[in-house]
Amino acid sequence: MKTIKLLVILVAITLLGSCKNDKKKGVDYSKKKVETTDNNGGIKISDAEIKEASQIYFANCAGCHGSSRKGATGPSLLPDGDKKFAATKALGAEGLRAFIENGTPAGMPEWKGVLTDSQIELLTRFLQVDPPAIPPFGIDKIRETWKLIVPVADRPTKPQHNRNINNYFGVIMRDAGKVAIIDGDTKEKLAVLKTGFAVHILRTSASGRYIYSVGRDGKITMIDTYPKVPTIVAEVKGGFDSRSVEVSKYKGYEDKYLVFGGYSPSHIVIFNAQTLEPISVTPTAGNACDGDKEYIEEARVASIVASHTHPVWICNIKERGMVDIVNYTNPEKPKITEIPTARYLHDGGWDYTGRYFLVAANASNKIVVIDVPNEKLVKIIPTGIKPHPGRGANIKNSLGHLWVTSHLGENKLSFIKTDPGKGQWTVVKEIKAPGVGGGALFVKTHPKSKHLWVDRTLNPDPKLNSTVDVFDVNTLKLVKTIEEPEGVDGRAVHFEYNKAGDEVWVSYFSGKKSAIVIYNDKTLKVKKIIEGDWVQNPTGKFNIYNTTHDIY
Ligand code: DHE
Repeated sequence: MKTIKLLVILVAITLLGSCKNDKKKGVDYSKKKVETTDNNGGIKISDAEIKEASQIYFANCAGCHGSSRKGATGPSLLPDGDKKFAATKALGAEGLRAFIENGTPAGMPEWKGVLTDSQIELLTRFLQVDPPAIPPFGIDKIRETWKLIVPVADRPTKPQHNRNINNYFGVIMRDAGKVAIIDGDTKEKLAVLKTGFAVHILRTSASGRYIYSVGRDGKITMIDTYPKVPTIVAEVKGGFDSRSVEVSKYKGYEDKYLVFGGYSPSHIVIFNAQTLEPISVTPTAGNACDGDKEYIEEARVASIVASHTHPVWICNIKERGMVDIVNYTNPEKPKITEIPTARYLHDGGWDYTGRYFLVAANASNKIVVIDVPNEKLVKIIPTGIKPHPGRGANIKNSLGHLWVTSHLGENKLSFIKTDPGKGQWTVVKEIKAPGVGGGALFVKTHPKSKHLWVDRTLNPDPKLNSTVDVFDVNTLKLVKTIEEPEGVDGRAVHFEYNKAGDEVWVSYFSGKKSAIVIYNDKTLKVKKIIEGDWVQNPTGKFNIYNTTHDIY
């Protein structure tokens, strides 16, 4: 029996694989007969189990496969499949288990050892039944979650210490659902604060005083750095699932408003940035960018940036491929200019002038360029398989000013020329990092640095995913591949410079020994290793000065 099942799994996986290959040939899967190999007739799953499985799915899978499992960076996971991807019922429990436990070379991490065996078993049943409907979560529900812990009038009017707040770092301890605040000058841990499940990113206020965190559970936490011990002053939930927030940075509106991007529900919420009181909710559902008038309900808000020169946020609507320019001068009813670009917008950042915004449409293998002041699409640039830049990196050399992206799906760094003249908005250089395969998530540099740092976080080879590559920004040659330091064991992920631009902080996570390692950016030697039982799966690190001023 076992061998037959295994055979079935292999067939299903090849089918999925061949689906993907066929996909390249444009085969229409709606005509493809997929034998149902449902290996246990009807699927038995209770309501309580559906609720539990939804939690696991939201926290770990929704980001790539969509809140209602219609797919995004990763394939759809629907019982009867859809025109692009095979049916989960056809894969059956064992086929699904194989994917969940082992991941895929296309960038899905393995979950064996991360999820328990019973959680994986539950998921294999949950994925074979229709996804539960996502309950509404409008402004009244959001208001119910709002907690103003320290009213503005009760907060200190100046710092209660003489530390250098501008060189504070917020560091995400993802699985612990906490954020650590570290003094970047002295490297002291000042606080480790509970901020919500699977915290994802931090952003800072225009004043540099407050740090805002957003978790995958949709919770926003506001941290005040003026007290001796950084303190949570407000919190609120903007939805069930989120990846990004940003404050208003334009002159006269500094720190008046905060925007929340909803993965689920798909909506934009504007808050009072001083108290986190909700002001308005704007759904983001709508037609797709590529004109076939497909109406997309689940239109998740991916990356968000704030303009320093105009009263707008740039909100990227993933599945629709729409870049929404949100004008916050009337926060109750924000004016939104929708710019059709390419589907599956993900992460991105500013060019060196702060006028152009470049964002990865990662499942479309493209980088989209937006002229923010004129609210228009400049160009869509094919770069490689699944570009994943984070906020990207701006370097200058003999080729001009270049914005860099790494790629999840292949070993490639693409350098896009951003200054006017021949070659503007084209890839003028491509280089590879050592070793085989992609898996890079982030790049980073600093205006005062001669180095470009690149990780390989999701590369399946532990030798590669635990190293970082450092390139010379002038020659674009590899300067050094840095192995993880002795006594540290994890995947290297995400970089952040200190304010002076002479230190690089790197997280090593999801291994046996998490740590934050601080490198001297000139010598590339280890300056300090921050470790301890409070360093639990560190991921993103955000220096207050660099985050406030969009320095990367
Ligand atoms: Fe992230 C940025 C979405 C997985 C760590 N991540 C982003 C942004 C988005 C996003 C839309 C851009 C925010 C912005 O700039 O406004 N991330 C997603 C996902 O949907 C995805 C693929 C799967 C998921 O379920 O969440 C995902 N992200 C991860 C991880 O696995 C990482 C490595 C660790 C973790 O948190 O689980 C991770 N993402 C980060 C970090 C940033 C980020 C550190 C901020 C980068 C920056 O420097 O701005």
